[in-house]
Amino acid sequence: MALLFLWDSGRSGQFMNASDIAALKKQALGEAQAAGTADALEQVRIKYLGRKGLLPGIMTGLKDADPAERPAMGRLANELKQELAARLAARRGELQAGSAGDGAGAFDPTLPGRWRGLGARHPISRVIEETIRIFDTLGFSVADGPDIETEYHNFDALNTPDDHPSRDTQDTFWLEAGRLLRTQTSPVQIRVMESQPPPVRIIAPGRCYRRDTTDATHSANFHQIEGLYVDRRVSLADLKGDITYFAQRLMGADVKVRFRPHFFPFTEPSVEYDFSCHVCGGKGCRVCKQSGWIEISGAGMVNPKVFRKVGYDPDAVTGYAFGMGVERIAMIRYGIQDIRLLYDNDRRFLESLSL
Ligand code: 2NL
Repeated sequence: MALLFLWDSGRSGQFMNASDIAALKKQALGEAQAAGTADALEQVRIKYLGRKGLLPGIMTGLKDADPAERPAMGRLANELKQELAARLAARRGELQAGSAGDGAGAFDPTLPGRWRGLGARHPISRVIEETIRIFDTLGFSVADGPDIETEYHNFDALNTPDDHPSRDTQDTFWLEAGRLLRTQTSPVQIRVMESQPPPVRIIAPGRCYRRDTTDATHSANFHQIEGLYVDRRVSLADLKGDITYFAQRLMGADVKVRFRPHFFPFTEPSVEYDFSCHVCGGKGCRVCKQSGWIEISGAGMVNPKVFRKVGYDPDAVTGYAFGMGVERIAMIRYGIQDIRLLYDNDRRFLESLSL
């Protein structure tokens, strides 16, 4: 069979020999080098190397060539194939490099995509979301409020004395016109009580601000979750039961909770509460400093003076309130040694934390 039909117009009607293949190679390499776009380059590839291209045709036609010339022609055809493939690849690289950044030509839709990973939920978000879910089962809803607060909502309404050290400019970020960055999320609960009659059952997660110098366990910007339950005959027993239920849902069914007497101006009586150490089970280890207990935060029965400030009748209702630091719980839960890791947003760190 003749190769005529494969040849460029003008050459048709002739049989092919070794010098024809050499000429064809020169032409193919020239066309590859001249291609100005990825599309044009692909057309050259299809023309010569494609399934119905010139080269496969030559290969098929070899069997009809002069037996004396056949080996040399086969070698030349193979050279053509290899050199053209190499030139196409090189030219593709040049075109990509040359047009990188300027749009169209740089984009090769045939390349596989670059996997960027799914990322990971931040441990602070995880603790907040899980706490919301646990208290939801106890009938609590979520309340929100402004980060920029009045001195009244952040301090006065909470029965914090005028000369209390937490009001000091050393401890609070004061803004213009007597405003401040809230130092706890309690003002959210004050606002809720001001705006609706009892009963109230809410938790308030959110950002808080204190003039702390950053170290492994302090950050000027941190997160807190406070809870408030107001109704007829709410007691300290309700507080103890609900905090214990929360601790066991969050940290494990065998966690114990210990309550110690304390003082806060906004609650009376007040307690601090500890969880038994989830690492050693209470036996004593490095994490709990051999005590078997890990200090979590404070709570108590809402001070009647706070109820009067928001217009609730302390003879008709009682309530409990608690607060906790989200960073502290996340660090305990995930074994994080330095609070600053929570703010670096290094994905290697975030993805290393298991459930
Ligand atoms: C802590 C833990 C606490 C409250 C927050 C609160 C809120 C209202 C009324 C009464 Cl509206 N109390 N919140 C109570 C006890 C502890 O946070 O260690 N704070 C210094």
